[in-house]
Amino acid sequence: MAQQPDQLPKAEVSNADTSTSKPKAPKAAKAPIGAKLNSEPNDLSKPQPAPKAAKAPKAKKKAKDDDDLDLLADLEFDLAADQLIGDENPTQSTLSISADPAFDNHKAGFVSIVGKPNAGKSTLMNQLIGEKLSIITSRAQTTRHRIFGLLNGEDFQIVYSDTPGVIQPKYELHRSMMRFVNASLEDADLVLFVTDLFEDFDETDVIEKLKRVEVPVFLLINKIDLAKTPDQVEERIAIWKERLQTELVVPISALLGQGTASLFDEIIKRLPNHPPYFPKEDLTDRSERFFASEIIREKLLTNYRKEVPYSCEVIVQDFKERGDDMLYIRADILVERSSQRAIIIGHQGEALKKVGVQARADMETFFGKKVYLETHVKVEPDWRNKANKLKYFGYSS
Ligand SMILES: Nc1nc2c(ncn2[C@@H]2O[C@H](COP(=O)(O)OP(=O)(O)OP(=O)(O)O)[C@@H](O)[C@H]2O)c(=O)[nH]1
Ligand SMILES: [Mg+2]
Repeated sequence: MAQQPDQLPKAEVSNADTSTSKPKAPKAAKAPIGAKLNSEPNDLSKPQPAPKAAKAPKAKKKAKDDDDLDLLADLEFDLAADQLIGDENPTQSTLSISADPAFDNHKAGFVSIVGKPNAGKSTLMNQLIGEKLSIITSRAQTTRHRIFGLLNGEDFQIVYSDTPGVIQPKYELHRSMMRFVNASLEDADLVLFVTDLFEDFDETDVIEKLKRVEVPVFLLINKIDLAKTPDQVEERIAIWKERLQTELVVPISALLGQGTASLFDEIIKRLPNHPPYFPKEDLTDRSERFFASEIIREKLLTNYRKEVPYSCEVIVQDFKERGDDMLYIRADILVERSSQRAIIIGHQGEALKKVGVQARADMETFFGKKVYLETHVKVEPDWRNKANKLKYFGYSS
């Protein structure tokens, strides 16, 4: 990692650039997110493909002069194109690209967002792409997958990866989650390491991972809107600069969009010239079904206490159009024990009904359609430790 403590101006800390901070990407009129998603069949009913737009070999980073760079850029370009054309898995949209000089001035790259649980990674990705794509709760370990969020402009495409918070794995599920984090670091052109003002500096495991990363890392100190005084932020920045050498230290509020406009500028500067990895109209690699299941999982996390929501998985079994403006969604909520099933359902089904009402309301906003939602709670003993189940649920990386 290059040492270039190029911290943003102090004014950035206290002067919010609030929600006008949306990046310069030209935005189409706001449509429901669901309208822009891949509607391919259930990506949870079969193993998830590895991200097929994965990048070409790291050889490019060893290029020494412009000639080398040109040569390697061509090589990288060909390999990427091969990978895309050779993609046999239809669950993900791909892009056929040919050597087009129109892309000479086009930037594209993978930006991985990593950190401890609850630091605000998903909030940040949603803020950077300007859509609520990833689910957010105040509970740790909300995100379980690597989720691409794309920000497209005329001459750039940023492929953000929201990732699960780094933890010491207790279950096979956790090991899969950590593989998603590792994979996102291997692919990255740039890493955003998100910490917050209140972390106890217990990010040793994240720092260990970052030591193996060869690309620039930005350290983002999140939740500055909660600072009692500007000094609190300044002190934090000073401690981190002692602790870890990163290319930039940026204080932000992912929630309010403070600091994110400048962050976008710094990200763009670091991206290589490259054609887009995905079609420009894409917003994510994930399907409608994935987001339907995530919305239900968000409601489980916010409605149930302790371990119960962590032992849940949501599988969308049916996702059908009914007429022009209605979706029929049938989902299974899997739990590990029958006692948890009883808790999820609640007295006379009241608890599950509440989850259904909340999830349906969010789905209607997300998909821009009326939703008929049916949920069933099933027991799947010890699914968090069963490799075959995890694979079926989409946790193979
Ligand atoms: N005040 C404040 N709260 C924030 C900010 N960013 C995130 N949060 C809150 O912090 C909590 C966690 O946010 P997430 O975005 O889900 O955190 P995460 O890092 O994705 O968490 P995991 O998915 O569990 O790893 C939520 O309650 C957010 O609303 C911020 O800038 N300011
Ligand atoms: Mg998250």
